[in-house]
Amino acid sequence: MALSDHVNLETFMEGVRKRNPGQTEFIQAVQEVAQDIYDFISDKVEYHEAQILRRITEPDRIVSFRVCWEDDNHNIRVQRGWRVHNNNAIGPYKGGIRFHPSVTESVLKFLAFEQTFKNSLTGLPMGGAKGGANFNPRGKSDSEVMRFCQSFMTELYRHIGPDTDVPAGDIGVGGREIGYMFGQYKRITNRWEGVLTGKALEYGGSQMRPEATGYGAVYFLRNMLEHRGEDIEGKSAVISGSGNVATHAAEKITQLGGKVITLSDSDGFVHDPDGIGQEKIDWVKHLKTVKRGRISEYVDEFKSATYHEGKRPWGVETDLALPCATQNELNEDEAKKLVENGCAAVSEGANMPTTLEGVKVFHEAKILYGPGKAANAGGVAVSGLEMSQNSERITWDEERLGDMLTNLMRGIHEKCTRYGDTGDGYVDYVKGANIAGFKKVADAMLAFGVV
Ligand code: NDP
Ligand code: 2IT
Repeated sequence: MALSDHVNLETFMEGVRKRNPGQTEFIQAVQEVAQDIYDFISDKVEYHEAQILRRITEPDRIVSFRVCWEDDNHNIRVQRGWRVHNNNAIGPYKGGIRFHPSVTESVLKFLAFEQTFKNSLTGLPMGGAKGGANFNPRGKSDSEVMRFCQSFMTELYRHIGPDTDVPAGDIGVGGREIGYMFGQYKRITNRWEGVLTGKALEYGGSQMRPEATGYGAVYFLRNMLEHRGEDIEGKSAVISGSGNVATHAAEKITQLGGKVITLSDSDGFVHDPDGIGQEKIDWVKHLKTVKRGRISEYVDEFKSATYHEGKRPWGVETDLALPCATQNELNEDEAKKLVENGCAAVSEGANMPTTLEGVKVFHEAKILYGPGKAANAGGVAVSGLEMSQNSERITWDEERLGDMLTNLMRGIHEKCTRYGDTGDGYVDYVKGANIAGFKKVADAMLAFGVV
């Protein structure tokens, strides 16, 4: 087949839109990848003939199921759960579980798609998946969360396994939820095996896993800055979110001599010009994981700060920005504001936090921009190392895992620069990540023939 017989990008995207009606997040994620891949494969006929891009954008399977549970007032509640198996060409399916009222099939499909490229970039043998439910953990008691997690796992356990699919945490799923789900899996199957990552240290968890995503996003930021002969020391940083990724990103920025000035949640953000140092970060971690409170409470405790209800932090003047909350939380206008205010680098702890239009602004301004699939890959990378430790029935120490994380992030940065160099010294990290992530998966798929 001649190259001219293959559909062009616009026709390809038209097909994606037609096959996935209303799935805006999924279409957005595909659009961002397809642009770069089309350029890369323009002279590589084998990828066209094997329809690799078409196949990668069609999940291997999606399981959707009912999750019934009883609340503390004995009302029966019904949620919808999913697991999206996007691609297992290079390893068992791997990716987090999200519990949030905004979870839809489209959101999980976009996350599983992104995860496929991210996991490939780590260099570890992991395929791409994502799961979750439209369950809102906010305001729920521990027993309610436990009953929900048990009910969720009572269906999910059929679709996962240490060599099949290994879920982990994401928004709304942290140590507590992983504990409840692991306990239920073990109870149903009578098997102790590394079926989930993000476990506590007492039952097979890995050192550095809680820190890995946030620390990794800061290492990626440091790698980007170093590539330009700069560093983090003395720079201000605006961070969104106040969960696992945001608090650990804040911690690492602080350790490297930067000054974090904002954190947020879905209700608003706090601005602390004095800096959110380690003591304050510890207070926020306790607020979020033990008290399960709101970030607005920060200003009652720390008088130097102001709270901005219903607002996002991107208007605050800063050198560095780290979106660490959720998808599409940074739009075109906010990107312009950051650039206008002199922001030099953006590193994404969250998945697809910047809209396509926002990304364009960063690229046009030629500021450093590390997309989530590269910058936040440290979390899943250490999950991969947790899997290795579980298989070997061994535990590695913190120092070794810390070094491995630093090296993994450096390796991802190198891959991005290899494929993302635009020729004039500027690195398009989106392009670099997309191509490097795609190539490994695509070559594996070619080897399998038509499956
Ligand atoms: P957490 O549940 O620990 O924290 C999520 C944070 O984001 C909270 O502050 C939450 O605020 C805020 N948030 C959630 N939804 C929204 C929303 N719709 N609008 C505004 N703020 C929101 O999750 P994580 O820290 O684990 O995850 C944060 C991001 O990082 C996600 O995009 C996730 O996919 C990504 N990620 C996580 C990894 C991990 O290892 N945990 C790995 C790689 C990426 P509120 O309390 O109000 O909901
Ligand atoms: O988005 C992600 O990479 C995660 N939520 C972590 C996935 C994992 O399997 O550790």
